[in-house]
Amino acid sequence: MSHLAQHDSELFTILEKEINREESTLELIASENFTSQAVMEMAGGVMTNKYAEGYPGKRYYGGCEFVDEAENLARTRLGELFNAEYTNVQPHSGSQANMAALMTFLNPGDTVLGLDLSHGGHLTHGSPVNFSGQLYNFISYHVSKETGRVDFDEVAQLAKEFQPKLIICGGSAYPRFIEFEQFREIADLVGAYLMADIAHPSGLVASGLHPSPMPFCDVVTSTTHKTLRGPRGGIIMMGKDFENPWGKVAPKSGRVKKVSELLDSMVMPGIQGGPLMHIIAAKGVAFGEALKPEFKSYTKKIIENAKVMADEFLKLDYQLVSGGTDTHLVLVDLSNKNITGKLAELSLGKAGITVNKNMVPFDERSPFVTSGIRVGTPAVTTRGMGKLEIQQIVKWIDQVISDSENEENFSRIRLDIKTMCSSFPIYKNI
Ligand code: DSN
Repeated sequence: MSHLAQHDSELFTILEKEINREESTLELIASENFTSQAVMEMAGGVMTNKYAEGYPGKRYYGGCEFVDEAENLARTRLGELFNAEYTNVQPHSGSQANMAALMTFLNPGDTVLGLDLSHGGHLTHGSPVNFSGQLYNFISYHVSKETGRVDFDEVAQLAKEFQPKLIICGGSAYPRFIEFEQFREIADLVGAYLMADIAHPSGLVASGLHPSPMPFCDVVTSTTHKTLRGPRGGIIMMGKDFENPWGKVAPKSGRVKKVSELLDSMVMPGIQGGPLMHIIAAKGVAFGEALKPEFKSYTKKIIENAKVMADEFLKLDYQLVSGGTDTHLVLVDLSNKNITGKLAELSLGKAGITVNKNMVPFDERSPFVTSGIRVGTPAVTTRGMGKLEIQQIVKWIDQVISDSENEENFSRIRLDIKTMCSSFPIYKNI
């Protein structure tokens, strides 16, 4: 019997229910994945006990020799994975990685361009309800109505008009490759810094299946738990470190020479305290996995599955933002299907298919209702599903959406899904 079961039956029961939910339903949330058991072992291990404020070799606490080894190895592996000269593995999340990068490169009130949240951007790219929109003067760019891809004429025009200090590219619901090179050209026109948030496609970037931001961007942030398949967390990288051009001082150590030093000190002590050493070590395990050839085969399958999914939706007369996908996600516009994103999410959930409602570009509905759903293939690919299963999944989605009040149908599909899932177990011995 497990320690948790003996010690706390209430939470053990809740954990069992979550394990059962993950094993017996289809996870199509594009930002979720299932880590390996090795990653979970490290994330659930004794390093959770250690305080280690500071950086390897320069901590505020004793007893850090082994967590130092873990953090150094995670940094080295991450640098190798993305060809980055500078890496920081301490951000607790993608939002904190973005906060540290923005606070390093900008002063409050500075002008920034970011992709509108409802066009596929992210909260930390200037949403008025987020610190980013409150601290900085964010101007949103958009995707084009015709193509669903970033409207570079608009980006160039906004850059010339507003002279931003920084441009952010990337987002959380953009199904196409992020166009780093085109953004760089515009950033250079106006002397802006370029930041990429590759949280969504980072696993594809690591495998070389998505272009790399490193040659084009001054700073790159990501999470570690989406296509990268690690534990929940954030990272910051620079392809090349460079001289501190702003005369900025680090929060603790004073005047510094390099932007890397500013980034390090902005993460800690600037915005975070004690690092989560168990998670940093687990990130190291995940980076080690991503460096293996099997990871490239896995990410290739994620994209193949997403393309099959897009094709199946198109055959059933669904509208897809940008007409398809280059990546792991498909953004389905339900406007012609007489159902909101909210109801689709709810009904699909009842049938055992987990998705999230999502605004589509030019959506007239609120973020709580929306006209779309975002679906992704990382998690189902991790459990070994391929073309046949994806084709069946789209059929089920269509049956639910076409008859969104038929509870009997949901129950039947839920059982069929449970049967299919039992042939693709996620974890053994859990
Ligand atoms: N919430 C994440 C996503 O689902 O894409 C982004 O932070």
